[in-house]
Amino acid sequence: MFEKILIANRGEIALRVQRACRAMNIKTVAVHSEADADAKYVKLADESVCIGPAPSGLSYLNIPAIISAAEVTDSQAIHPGYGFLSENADFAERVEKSGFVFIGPRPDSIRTMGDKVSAKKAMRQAGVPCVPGSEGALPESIEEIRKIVRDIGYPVIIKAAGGGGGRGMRVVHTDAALSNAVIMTRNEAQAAFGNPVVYAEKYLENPRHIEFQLLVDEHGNAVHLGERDCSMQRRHQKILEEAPAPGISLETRDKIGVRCAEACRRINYRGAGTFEFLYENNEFYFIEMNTRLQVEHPVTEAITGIDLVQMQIAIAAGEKLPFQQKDIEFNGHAIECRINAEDPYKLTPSAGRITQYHAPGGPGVRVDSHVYHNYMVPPYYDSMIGKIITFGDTREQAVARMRIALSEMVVDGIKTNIPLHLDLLSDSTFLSDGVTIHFLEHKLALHNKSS
Ligand code: MV4
Repeated sequence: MFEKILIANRGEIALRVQRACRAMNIKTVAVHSEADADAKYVKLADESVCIGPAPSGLSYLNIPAIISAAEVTDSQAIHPGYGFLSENADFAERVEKSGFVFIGPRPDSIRTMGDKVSAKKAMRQAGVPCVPGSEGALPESIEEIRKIVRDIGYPVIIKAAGGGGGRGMRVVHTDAALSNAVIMTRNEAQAAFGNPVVYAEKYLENPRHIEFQLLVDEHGNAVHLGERDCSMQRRHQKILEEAPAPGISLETRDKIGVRCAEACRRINYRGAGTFEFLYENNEFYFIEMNTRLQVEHPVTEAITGIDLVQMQIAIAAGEKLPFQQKDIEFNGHAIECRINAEDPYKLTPSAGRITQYHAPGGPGVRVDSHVYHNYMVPPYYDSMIGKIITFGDTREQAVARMRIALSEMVVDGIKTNIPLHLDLLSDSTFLSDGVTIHFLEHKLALHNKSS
């Protein structure tokens, strides 16, 4: 096992990875920007290195500075967390070429999944159900594109191969709008990702977003840890996630999960990974694979009892998974609320000093946060200041515990989205069933119109 790991991230996830390291008796190195010099995870780490000024381009995305920090501290492995460099294949490659272990998938897996056309091709070949659409990239000729799109049937969505996470896509409803949409999406894709390749899919009008968690070791063992419902989002920012997804049977979960595990074996995947699906009319359609640990991983930990970060580290050290699929049990229900420093309804960021902070607690309540009384929320980074995760025997109990937890929580001096969460937790549509990806946008529009 590793003796020392460098954590190339900040905030709550830096603390989360540290906690896994401490549980495994591994020393930790924190890297931080000048803006994060006083951060809790910097003080709690065994060592720390300042890697640059506040803007993340100069610090948390500064590959040479991070590699140097690993060298001077004699670290053996690097955990990238989520965001920042976590899905950067060139970074993973540089880490390994410099003699360190990248705690994540092989660089070529990251690259394949980063290209959404090659990701979909790999998954279709592996028997994972995909959204109907073009066989790979759209051709040059608009006549040929029109034929392909008419076969799919309107509405279609044109997506950039280099995009993902909601960047670079356009919905098209008619032949008349097609040519323009393809040209615009191509141009934007070239500018944003340096790759003009686009593809087409049937546009699903009102799906849910359900994703599957996978763990794969270097010895060909792959297990799925069930699904999460992440439909509660706005502008591709999730705010509340839960596991299991309401209304998905154990049989359906296992059927899709086993396909994902089989696909991982076929592409020689390694580490933790997430298969994103759209779910509509009782069918699953693969859209993308994420090759990182996700923000919402704690809900899966809660219902399976498996520590995903410790597993990532053990896999990176070459260990075998300590369980098989038949050993995985799903128990109870978990919900995560992301606490953001922002206006609860306008969703504009709200940086500044936290003048009072009280975290909730009690049975079935987990708090993953790096903030504390008098902490200064810097304006440079993501607005998420922590996550509350509640667990219960049933969805109702997890919801009830979340309501109590959020009502106990005090974060003064800045605005947070706690009032929005409390509102969602008493919404009859949310309470009765899973919501679709458009639910929150509609709810916010209604709220902002009436106030
Ligand atoms: C779609 C779709 C409807 N039909 N693909 C957005 C993020 C990216 N991961 C894929 N996205 C979508 N792809 C087809 N064929 C609707 C979305 C989408 C969405 C997906 C998941 C979560 C939130 C979303 C919000 C708007 C659109």
